[in-house]
Amino acid sequence: MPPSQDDGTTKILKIGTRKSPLAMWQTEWVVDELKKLDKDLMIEIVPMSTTGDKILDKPLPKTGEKSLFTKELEHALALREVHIVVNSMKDMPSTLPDNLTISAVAKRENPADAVVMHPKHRGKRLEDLEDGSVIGTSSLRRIAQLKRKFPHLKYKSVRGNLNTRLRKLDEANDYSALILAAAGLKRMGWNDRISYTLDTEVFMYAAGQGALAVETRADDVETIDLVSKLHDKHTVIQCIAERAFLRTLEGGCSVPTAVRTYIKDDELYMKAGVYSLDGSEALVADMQTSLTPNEEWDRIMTSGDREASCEFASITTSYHFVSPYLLKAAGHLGRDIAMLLVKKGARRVLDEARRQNLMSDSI
Ligand code: DPM
Repeated sequence: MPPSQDDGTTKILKIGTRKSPLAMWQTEWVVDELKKLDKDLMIEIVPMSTTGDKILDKPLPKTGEKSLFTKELEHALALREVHIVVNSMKDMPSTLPDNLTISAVAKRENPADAVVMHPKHRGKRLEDLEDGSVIGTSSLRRIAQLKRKFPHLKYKSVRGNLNTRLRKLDEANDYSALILAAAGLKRMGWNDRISYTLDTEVFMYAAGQGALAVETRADDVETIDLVSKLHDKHTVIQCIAERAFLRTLEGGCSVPTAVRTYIKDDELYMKAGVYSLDGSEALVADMQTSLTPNEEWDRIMTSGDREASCEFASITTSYHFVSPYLLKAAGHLGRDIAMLLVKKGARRVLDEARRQNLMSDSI
């Protein structure tokens, strides 16, 4: 039965989304999953344009705005024009506006970055490209890490949604290859454009890459109860650690930071790095934490609340799904690895990167 509102009319769940094909795909995926849970649920998709979609003439890290892809959507959410907003997790700022929270983190796709070669370089790898070949990406994180391994290549910004970027690669002779998230290509059905994926141990990914975030108002218990069923346990724990890392460093897309997390035998492993823009400096650290229940878990579990939020990550889960102990352990891991990097000099590296990024005309 569709839920009824107080006035007896049928409630329609409204979902805000960007209009790009990838964003629409992700939203439709969420709709399908919600319909699997309740086939009578009435859902309306509300497509919107965001600042990030409108600014196409400059690399995003230079626009100086943190929530480029989310601001307009979050505004609609806060104004109660929509109940839910769907975004790529990695486009979510590490700090959300008051009263908004991420209440579902869906199963992560392959988080790796992919190399998409120009068709004329089919079969080659980045090391095979001749000196001065141009790689298309506007990500400071990708550029910094790639420059360390491939100093012979040049890096140039490429903007627009995935379709536009691939067309720019194929039709112009500006770029020898693009670097794109494997997850976006896979979702769009363009797996065959992936020449190969970069080893995530060497080329770490952005916090939240490959995961989907469903954002709601923090006080909208009814919607939270509904969408939190889409949580993937491992993904949410990993994303909490990754976002806590980002939040502690106050990183956004204007500074190069990268992560890698995985869960094995009830341990959460995390590697994280911060880089200078030219990649000459890299501060990297490894840490792990146990996800095995202990006495502290029992103590937190008896507090009687229904939902748990991780303040470091702005992610909410129901107690039945992910224990607050796990939220805490993951949040602390991300925070601690960031603090360790700060001890090693991360603030200086990132402040310098931020300053250079604002000053330079090109990256
Ligand atoms: C953010 C970055 C990029 C996007 C920066 C980064 C890539 C920008 C570029 C925060 N958001 O990764 O270091 O290369 O010019 C974005 C993509 C996806 C979500 C596309 C991509 C799809 C994959 C996913 C853009 N946001 O990274 O190729 O859901 O993780």
